[in-house]
Amino acid sequence: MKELAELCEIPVVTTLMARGAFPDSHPLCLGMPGMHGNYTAVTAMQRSDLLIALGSRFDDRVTGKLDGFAPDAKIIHVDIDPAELGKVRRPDVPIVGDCRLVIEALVEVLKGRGGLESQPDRSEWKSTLSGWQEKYPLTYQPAEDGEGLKPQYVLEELRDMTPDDTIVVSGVGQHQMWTSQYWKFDHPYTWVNSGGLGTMGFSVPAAIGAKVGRPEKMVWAVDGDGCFQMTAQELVTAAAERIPVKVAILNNAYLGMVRQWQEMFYDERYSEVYLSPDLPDYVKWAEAMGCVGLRAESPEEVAPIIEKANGIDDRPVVIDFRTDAREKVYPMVAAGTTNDTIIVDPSQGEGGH
Ligand SMILES: Cc1ncc(C[n+]2csc(CCOP(=O)(O)OP(=O)(O)O)c2C)c(N)n1
Ligand SMILES: [Mg+2]
Repeated sequence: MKELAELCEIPVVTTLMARGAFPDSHPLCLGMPGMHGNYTAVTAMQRSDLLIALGSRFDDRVTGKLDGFAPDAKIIHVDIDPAELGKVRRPDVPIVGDCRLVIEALVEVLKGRGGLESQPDRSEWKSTLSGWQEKYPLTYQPAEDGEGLKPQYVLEELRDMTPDDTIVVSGVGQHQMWTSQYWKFDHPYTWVNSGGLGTMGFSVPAAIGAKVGRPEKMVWAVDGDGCFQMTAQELVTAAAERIPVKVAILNNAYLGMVRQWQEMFYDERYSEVYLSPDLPDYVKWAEAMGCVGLRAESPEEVAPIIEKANGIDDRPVVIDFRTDAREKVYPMVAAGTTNDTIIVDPSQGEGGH
């Protein structure tokens, strides 16, 4: 895929399910598109004249309102399952096959036609993209005194303090979106998340499975407080079997993703979303399950506590990060709207673009 992208200088987006399939550090990588994708990835797809979809399924969380999705784009859709082709968007060129083999064949053909030399000049498109990247990077406001931790800050620290090939697993909710946004994935199969069914409670058991499968790798689960409460008991198994997974709970005391929708689209009529920062006591609960339990409440505590957790290798570790409940995931394409109306972080301007 890297060869194909480089051969024609094609910018690449990786969907939530495909994070890591193409390195985030590559200059052609634009990151994640979709409801909580970054501005450039979303808008590049939206304004594109050709989309080459490799094994992706035009999920509604990526397309937004379907009849307004990428209106000028021709579609080459490659999938091993013929039922996927035309299921959502009619492809101009449907190709049934194993992506790896199809990509290899495409590379062969393009090389035969002279590769990059034979491609039209894309410098204008490239400068449009870098202009968007500069204007609308992922951003958040750092915490002021006493505000609690910003979840994005916790993730940046965790990302920077763990090995490059760490396997990251997440639950479902705001923490999942922030993890996908803020992590830098440079290796395939290092991101494990429930992006199909979106099952809360996924991360703890999935992290245990990942660690058993790849014992030589560091495995971090980034979990929500709500999600953690669903399957945390599996850590008893991890402790008993000495499977040293690490869990970072972004404890915002809420079912944060639902709270965000109630705040933005239901006039702040909060219903059934408040949990509690202290109940259960995650440190005591972790200890009762045979894990090490740690807690961080202020930015200064974050790095030392991650360092401590990284050093524990004989049992699971759980960190209770007390995060700011008011934080929302941006950008956002509201359900039922088109990708043209992406809502960026309030610091980057009012309303949609
Ligand atoms: C089993 C299950 N129940 C309900 C939902 C709907 N849902 C999606 S995200 C979410 C809230 C998750 O809360 P939390 O784990 O605290 O994560 P946060 O959004 O606060 O980061 C809910 C209820 C779901 N995806 N799965
Ligand atoms: Mg939560």
